[in-house]
Amino acid sequence: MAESEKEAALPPKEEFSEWYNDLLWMAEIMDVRYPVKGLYVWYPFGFAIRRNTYNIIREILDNSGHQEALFPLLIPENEFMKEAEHIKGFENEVYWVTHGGKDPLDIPLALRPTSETAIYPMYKMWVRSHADFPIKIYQIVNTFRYETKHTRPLIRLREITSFKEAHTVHATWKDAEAQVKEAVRLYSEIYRRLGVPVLCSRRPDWDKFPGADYTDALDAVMPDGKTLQIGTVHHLGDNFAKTFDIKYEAPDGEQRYAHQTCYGISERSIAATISIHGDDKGLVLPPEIAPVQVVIIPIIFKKGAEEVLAACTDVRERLKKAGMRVEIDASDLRPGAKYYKWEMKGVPLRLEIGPRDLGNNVAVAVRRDTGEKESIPLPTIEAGVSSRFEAIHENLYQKAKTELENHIFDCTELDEVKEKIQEGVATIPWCGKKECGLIMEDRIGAGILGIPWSRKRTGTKNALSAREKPKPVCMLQEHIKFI
Ligand code: A5A
Repeated sequence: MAESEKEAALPPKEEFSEWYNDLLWMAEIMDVRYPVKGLYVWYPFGFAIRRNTYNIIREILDNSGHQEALFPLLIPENEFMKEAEHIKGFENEVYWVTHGGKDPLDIPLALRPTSETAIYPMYKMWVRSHADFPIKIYQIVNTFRYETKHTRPLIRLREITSFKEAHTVHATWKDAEAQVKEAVRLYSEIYRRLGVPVLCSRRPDWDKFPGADYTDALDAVMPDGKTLQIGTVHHLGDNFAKTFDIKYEAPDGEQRYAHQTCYGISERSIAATISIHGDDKGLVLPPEIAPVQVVIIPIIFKKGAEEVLAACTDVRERLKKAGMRVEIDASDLRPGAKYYKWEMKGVPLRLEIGPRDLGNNVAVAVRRDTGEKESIPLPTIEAGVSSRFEAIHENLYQKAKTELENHIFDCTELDEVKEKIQEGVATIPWCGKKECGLIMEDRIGAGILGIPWSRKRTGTKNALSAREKPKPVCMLQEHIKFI
């Protein structure tokens, strides 16, 4: 792509859908021209964001007792068809491999839409005794879902390229319940590292994962006010254990069915991160996932060019030594074009070094998130950059949190809900009964997102007397979702 072509303006973020699509190619994250619907190509730059993001996910899982493994992509039909609810939920979304070369296969093979039915036949053989629990295994793989709704890069894919799924096994229902809570906590921590605030809620019963006792979910609120489900945690009870005959020997010598959970995150995590933080100029990346964290721009005049370039190289080497990802842009582009290019790529910090700065022994730092300019003394450049990284991350999170709160409306009347869901998410008290929930969905023309985990409603909470219990509430969102 020619640089001049790339300098074509990004649509303003207010036109979110256009902005999102253009940003993906202008910042070189995904190429959407692959000739199969719902399948997209990661550019190297996008893939580097993916790698950094999944490093965080791996780190948090590995540090909380999970182990990474890898199961096959193909699932035999007879295993896939074992769990009735699960089949019902996925049968319209499965791709089937029916032939090997020209020969029809004896047993058709499903491309995993998720891996319960690949993993649990193995768990039947692996699980032996209560002493083995908890088993906490995850894999990061591609999964295939024949999505019929509008497909969108990173958001609704037919090949989910970065599906992180964890599958845990426990003795009791209560142990599995505790794991669900832990998983929501871990996912919130992952999103905190990405600077993305989340809404945690219990999905209504009619919207839970096929085969689960219940589903808890994390949602982000996108710039257009629509929610995006960016992680789910399922309590599977002993439903799959009964189907796949996963039993353990209890301390009293009895054989009992195990209890299980599973939880998943996909590249929607990246969609949310770039959508929430980005601006009219392009990506704004949290430093931890930015492929280039610092770009150094030498400000060169005829006189003193060599000194400036030598100083830039020195700064780059020192920052690299401190573990940072740094580039010098000594290309012939005019400064404006350089700024444009690196701003589009979301580089958190730009350092400009010219003869005058060298004279003052400083670099001029420009923050991508605020555009603020400050001088950082060269002798302590590592600490100066590192503290800016922390400030940038915190600012991104706080800004996103305010934005999230601005999109949540606590309501008491259905009419009010109807109005407010045009702009975001509405909460309203709900008795929790299915028939009332469905009536409410019908009257409002919106879907119930879930019962929030812990969010306190404004207004009503102060009106409650000390002895009164807060009423359960649900969150609603527009039916016609962006996702
Ligand atoms: N086995 C469990 C973990 C499972 O499959 N759960 S799930 O169906 O809810 O998917 C986990 C997460 O993957 C979802 O919360 C959503 O964030 C993401 N996801 C689901 N379908 C997707 C799709 N077609 N494209 C991108 N991400 C998707």
